[in-house]
Amino acid sequence: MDIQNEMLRKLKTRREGYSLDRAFYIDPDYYRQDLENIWYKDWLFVGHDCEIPRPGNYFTLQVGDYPIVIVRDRQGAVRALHNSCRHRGSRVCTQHKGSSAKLVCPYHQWTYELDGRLLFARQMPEDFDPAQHSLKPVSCETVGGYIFISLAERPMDFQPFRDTVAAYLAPHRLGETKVAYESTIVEKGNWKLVWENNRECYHCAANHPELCRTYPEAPTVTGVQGAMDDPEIGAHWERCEAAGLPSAFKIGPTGQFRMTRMPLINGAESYTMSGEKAVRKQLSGDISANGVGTLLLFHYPTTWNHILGDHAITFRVLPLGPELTQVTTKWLVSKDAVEGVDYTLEDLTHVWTETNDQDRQIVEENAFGIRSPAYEPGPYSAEHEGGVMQFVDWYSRFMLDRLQGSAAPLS
Ligand code: 3BY
Ligand code: FES
Ligand code: FE
Repeated sequence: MDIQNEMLRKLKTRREGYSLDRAFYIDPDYYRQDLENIWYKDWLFVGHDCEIPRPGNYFTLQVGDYPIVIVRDRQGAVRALHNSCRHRGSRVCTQHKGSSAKLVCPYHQWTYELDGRLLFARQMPEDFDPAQHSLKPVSCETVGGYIFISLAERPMDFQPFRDTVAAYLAPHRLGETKVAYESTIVEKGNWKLVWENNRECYHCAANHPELCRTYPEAPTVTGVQGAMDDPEIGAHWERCEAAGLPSAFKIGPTGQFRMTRMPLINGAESYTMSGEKAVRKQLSGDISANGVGTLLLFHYPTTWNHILGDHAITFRVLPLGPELTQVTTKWLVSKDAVEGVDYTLEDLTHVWTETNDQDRQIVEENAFGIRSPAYEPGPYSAEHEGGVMQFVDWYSRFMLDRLQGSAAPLS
């Protein structure tokens, strides 16, 4: 309770336009509050439909203390289940991903149907009721090839996001893709530092030589202001929308998500060193237009995305500790694209592999400096870091709302 009050006080008195107080980035108790109030309550992007195309395909992940399994059931529906056996709690699925006709606990072989129902439990007493011992369900939604879960007992409304994002994603048919490559890196910094870094391109010119060949550093591209008034961006939206691609800037009612389609530098097609396409088969069969740029989508606190004409790069953020964050990147290509024929992994992944590593170093240096007792919140650049301010505002408002609902009143 003390921590909640302290956090509330700091959020209420924080200086807007400045980075957060040190405790938000390093304190284990503050981190626990982030978990309880955001990560265990809000919708989280976990992976893609295309990763589990057939019944029995599954993948696992860890959200804070919760091990989760995402599985395609016999009817073809995507389900999320708590990966904790109803016998004595062992993890049931131990692999990162796999395929299985039933979910069998490795400890004493209790056997579950793909929808979580308990089918067999050896030598249990007559009065044992399997129906009372299903794997616990987790709320799960899919939209445009993206799977989201919520650990909340009463999840927040997913509809505003679905209603807005569905049309933007539909032409890209991400349900008909495959993961050509996947990387997971661990960054030694708080999850909010990963986001703050992502929400601006003030750092790009000095740090991302590969990305800057094709991605514009203009704040109107990465940030949340000014895109409407930029004639080049306006012309891009018009051209893309005429080709059937929703493109104009949209932001959710609480600022949790936004999408917009942005032109790349000099009509570049993709994030390659040459700016040419990395994949010969277009991602979206019905998009004939070239130069469609990148559809940018973020959804706090788990994902930012770049969807190009020829491939998509999706990012998933998961907190591992107060100062440790996992970032998983997936490169999606048309499921018919053949490696070595239509694309090479080197061309496809080079720019973002480098960019991710550069951002990891930035976040880790940022975390080092913030650990110093000499650190104090510093001013964001209004011109270049409007997106960072927007993220910090979203975080602060979200935490204020939650803490005000659950904390003891301030004295
Ligand atoms: O991935 C991104 O969207 C951001 C934008 C600018 C820098 N960073 C790589
Ligand atoms: Fe799963 Fe015993 S803990 S079968
Ligand atoms: Fe960066």
